[in-house]
Amino acid sequence: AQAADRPAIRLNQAGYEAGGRIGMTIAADDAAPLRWRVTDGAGTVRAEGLTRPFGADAASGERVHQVRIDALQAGDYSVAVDGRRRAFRVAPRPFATLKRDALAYFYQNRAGVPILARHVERPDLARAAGHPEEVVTCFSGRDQRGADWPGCDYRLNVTGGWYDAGDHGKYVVNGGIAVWTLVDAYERGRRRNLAPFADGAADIPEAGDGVDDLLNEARYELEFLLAMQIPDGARTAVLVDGAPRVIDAGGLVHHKVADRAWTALPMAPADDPQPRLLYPPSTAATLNLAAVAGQCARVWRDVDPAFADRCLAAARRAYAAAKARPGLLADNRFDGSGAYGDDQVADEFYWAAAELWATTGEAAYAADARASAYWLGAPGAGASSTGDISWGQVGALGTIALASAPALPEAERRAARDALTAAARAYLAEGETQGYALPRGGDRFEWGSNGALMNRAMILGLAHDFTGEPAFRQGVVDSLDYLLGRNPLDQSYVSGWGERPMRHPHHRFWAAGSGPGWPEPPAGALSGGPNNTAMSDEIARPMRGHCAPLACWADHIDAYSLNEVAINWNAPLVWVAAFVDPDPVP
Ligand code: 9MR
Repeated sequence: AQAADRPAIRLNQAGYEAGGRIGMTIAADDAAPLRWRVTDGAGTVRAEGLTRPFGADAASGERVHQVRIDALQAGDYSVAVDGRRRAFRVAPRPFATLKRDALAYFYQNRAGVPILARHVERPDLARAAGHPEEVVTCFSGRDQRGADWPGCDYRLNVTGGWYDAGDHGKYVVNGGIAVWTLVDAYERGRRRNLAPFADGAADIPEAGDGVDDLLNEARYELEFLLAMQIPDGARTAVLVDGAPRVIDAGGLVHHKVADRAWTALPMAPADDPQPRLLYPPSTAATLNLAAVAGQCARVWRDVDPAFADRCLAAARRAYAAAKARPGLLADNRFDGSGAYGDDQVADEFYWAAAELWATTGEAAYAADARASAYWLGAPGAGASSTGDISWGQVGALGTIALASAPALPEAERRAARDALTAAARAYLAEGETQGYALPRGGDRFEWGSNGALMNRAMILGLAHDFTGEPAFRQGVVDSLDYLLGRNPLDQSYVSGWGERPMRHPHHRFWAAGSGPGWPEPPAGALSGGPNNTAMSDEIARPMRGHCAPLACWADHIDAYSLNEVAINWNAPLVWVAAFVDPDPVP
């Protein structure tokens, strides 16, 4: 898909908020402003004005103009500019059901249980349980770099949790950030007396149990993460100076459970022919558990105290184990699953210390957080403590925990809020440099750029909470506009949303077009998005050097570096969708 064959008026295909500011982008070479005109269904002109010529836009490779309409009442409209015309919708709550659809992603990627027809939007989305009894032992044999692993003499029951993405791996590092994001959406809602997922709001088996559905969905993964922790007294091999060595591993957390070799596509989870194995523990995975179990201990305290106690014990044990083994770094050496390798875990230490401090108020965790290079008071910390969030960069998550923790001195909470607000302000400034108004400057977009954008939108949402400044909320809406069609490919990157939704994600079950019976994705799944930095699949490779940065994308099942879906990208979509419309789905 190249930009040239797309209509030149790019807008949010799912609709704009009544009374809100409306932003569109027009691809046009003209240097002078163009007249635009909005008419309603009866042909009456409801608004008109002149475009703002933006000029050359590096990220899209186009020359563009921007249209800004200050407010319209709910209704169906069309906009005409430069001899072209396009319909659009204005509604009181255009995003009302986005949060529900985005959260449904998680139920439908649960491992260990059947996905029931009564909880999904179409019968073809139901499927048999994948890996229903996942009682597994450690990888043994030679890895891809020639190291020989001895295996271990225990098994862990790690049934459940969510599949990570298009593959059937379950990775603690990515599970951690995804759980954190959902639970943070809950905690943020509670601070503001909002409950976007009050019991029964989501279509999940737990609905009706009296517990918020966001917590139920997150707990499904948390139970899995807890199960990945190695029992006291157990021994397993880790990499020491490039060679496997058996150590006392109690308290550490396995990095992942995954297939021995990559499986074919499509592949229903229930039909996976590969052996499932535990891969060596890592410091990063251990700290991910410490952080989210620490968060769990705080959030579940008044929901399920016994679970909160269990989380706290696991978090303390994980934190201590990570401190004792700070150098267990996952790298890329096994077939059959992604690496999630990370050679810098100071941010994970800061995040875990911050969560445990926020939860317990204890001096030892405070001291560790304060001693971190990510601590806001540390020389040069600023950027990293509030910088872009990803599975491997979690410094800002620690700062978010500190920003609202009642256990902390107000001056420190304020410093955290101010630093996050400053980051958000910089994102808005970057948005000014983009013809398509996304709050992300430059022309380099990484694997999962849409997820990264949603993480920025979350920071913008928090800045709005802290300051009440409307510009921050507008930045969140601009981000959603971009995802839902205001982009050079005229593409909605969310399945089931907009006129031209993503339909062919890299996913082993949502594999429509691969043969009879494979379903299209349910509504609400977010494509990884444009990627012009690591175009590694067979669809992306030939596009290298031939696509403008924001056009390096294809709606193709094999395009895993462009069009995969993943828990860590859908989670901030849930957060953001609940932010823009926190009220119950009508
Ligand atoms: O999201 C990950 C991205 O940051 C990495 O560049 C990429 C390559 O290592 O891997 C991505 O994560 C994938 C994981 O390794 C396996 N499951 C699917 C994930 C999404 O593509």
